Amino acid sequence: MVPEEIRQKVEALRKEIRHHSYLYYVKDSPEISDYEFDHMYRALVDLEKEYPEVVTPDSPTQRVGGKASDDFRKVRFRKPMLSLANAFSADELRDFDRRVREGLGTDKVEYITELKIDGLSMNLIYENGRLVQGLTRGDGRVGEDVTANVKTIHTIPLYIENAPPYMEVRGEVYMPRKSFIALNEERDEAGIMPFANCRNAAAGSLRQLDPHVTAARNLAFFAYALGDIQGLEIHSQEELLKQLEIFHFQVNPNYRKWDSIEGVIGGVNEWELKRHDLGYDTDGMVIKVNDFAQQSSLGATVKDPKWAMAYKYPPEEAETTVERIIVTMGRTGVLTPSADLAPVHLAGTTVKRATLHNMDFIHEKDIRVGDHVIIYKAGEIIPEISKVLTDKRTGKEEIFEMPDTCPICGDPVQRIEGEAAYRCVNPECGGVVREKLIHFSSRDAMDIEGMGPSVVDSLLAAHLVNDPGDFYTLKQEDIEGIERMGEKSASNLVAAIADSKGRGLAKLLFGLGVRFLGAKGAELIAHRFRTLDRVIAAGVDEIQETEGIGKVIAGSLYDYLHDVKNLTIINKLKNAGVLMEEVVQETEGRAFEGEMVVLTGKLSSMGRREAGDIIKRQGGDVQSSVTNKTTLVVAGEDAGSKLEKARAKGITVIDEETFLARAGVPRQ
Ligand code: 1X8
Repeated sequence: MVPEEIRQKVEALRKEIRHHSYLYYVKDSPEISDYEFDHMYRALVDLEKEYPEVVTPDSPTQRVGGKASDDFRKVRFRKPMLSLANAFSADELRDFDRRVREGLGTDKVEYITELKIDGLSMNLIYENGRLVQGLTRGDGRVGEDVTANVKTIHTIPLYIENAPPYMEVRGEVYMPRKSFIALNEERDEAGIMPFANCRNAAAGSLRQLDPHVTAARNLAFFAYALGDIQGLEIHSQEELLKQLEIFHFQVNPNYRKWDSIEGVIGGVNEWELKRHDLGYDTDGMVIKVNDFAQQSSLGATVKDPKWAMAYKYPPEEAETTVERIIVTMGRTGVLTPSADLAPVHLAGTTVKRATLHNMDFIHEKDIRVGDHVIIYKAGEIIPEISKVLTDKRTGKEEIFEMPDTCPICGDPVQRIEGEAAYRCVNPECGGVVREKLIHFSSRDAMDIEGMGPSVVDSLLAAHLVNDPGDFYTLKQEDIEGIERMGEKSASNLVAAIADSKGRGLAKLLFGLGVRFLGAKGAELIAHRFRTLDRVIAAGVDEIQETEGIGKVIAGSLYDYLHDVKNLTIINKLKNAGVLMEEVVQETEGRAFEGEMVVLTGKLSSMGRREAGDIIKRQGGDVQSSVTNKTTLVVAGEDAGSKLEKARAKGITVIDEETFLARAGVPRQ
């Protein structure tokens, strides 16, 4: 039997976690630090571990790890998920408006316009406020059960307070552009086919057999419609959107109400250009009759509702020609082909180059030098070739082949089994060395201001650096006088290098350029292990237990940290004073800096694990038993042999009050 007190504590924690999770993910305005949140979350994990009977599928701890389905079971919808009729011009919208007014026999019609999100439609079923099933649209009549995967999406509530007994919420699962671009960069490095756009990336991420993979993909959800519902009456689209917000769904804020179709057309035109500045892809606008009674009276054809329309924006594309295919090197030695294009204007910039990713991509699209091609911008940023205009071929086009030898060091190029990527595996290849140094200094890594590709090239040419560890022993007189380096810029560079020492473990891990480990993955690892020594000491299984870290990343990181050459670089960095720990937020003190602490006895204000976390966050380390290294013992009630041992060794002992005061934690 679980004591009532525990049940209440679990419920209170869940409520609190739901609240802060909503503020963070949906409102984008957190009120507490990540550390405080982690704390709360871990307290719940601990309680659920101790009392497994209290675990429910809607607990915030159950977002990942639900059973991975081996097939996506087919489920019939109670109400079909209809598609929308398309409009491509203002006149088609005016025709729609005419049909609506004729159908209703009145000119009194209000319309709501909403952005059309380029993702995947989803039907979420809530029973008594609990998310029980997530279904993709499928063919509109029968969807696919992807519940375990949708649960990993933080903007989808697992539990809704004051919800009706049965409710289906519909909306769009999408991948933000930033996540899409980062994901494709990782895929290029790993030699996996990149996704063509945000929608394909979202679809691919939802159709994963392992929910851990979906969890690492940063998907999000905008709610905009209802399926079947019992026990709640809603009268208009406007009211629905407001109610969905009350239920803590993310509702796209760019909706608007109009009382004429000319207003709608104005709104549609306004977003044609503005939509490019959003953080996610939209391919049009949805126009709906606001009043639900009017919607019902208009009804639907077999395919689409008669009360709504999708206005589609023309895709941003341009035609150009491939002038040359060149090969560049990435930080792990991957050789990436790119197309040099005849310069062409596209969505606000002049495009001269498009990535071709890898040889599989080139073969699949059959891209040849001299081809006429159509290009677009994936995620609004990355120029990509969508297709070759084969009709325009003259026969003079040339098929591209990957060189057999590295264009930089001349060593043979290898294609790794099962991967699309070719790479130069010579660890001393000047190209790999250069890319690693550039990557280490880059913004998302150690952010060494002024250390761009050209400065790295100068340092390499002067034989001053070979690996990132060498940056930190550079002196001003070493770099003064090398190409483009005067006294002032040399002194600035040395200061920028010194300034980068304190970036912390996440940035450092990312900067080291471990294969498959992206910036996000590095953060997850740093967050969990806190110090590099602990990551090095961890087994591969332990690394893999980190949420969001799969087998491939864990294996790659483990191998990296057990390679003598890499450890030599790490030691160089350590000796130079580079911070090897997760950066502690400024709001937290360093009250236990350098302390080796043993917790013994019962604390009245918190569990021992919680106390341990506070110590670790403030620079200390926690041991399970008293040794010669122990510097401090925190003794709670009924402390036994550990306390005696500490006293015998003359180690400082403090009580709970003193501990809380030193940690700066107010007593409840
Ligand atoms: C599809 C979409 C709709 C909305 C936004 N994005 C979409 N992709 C919306 O109503 N806000 S409605 C819809 C559909 O009914 N097929």
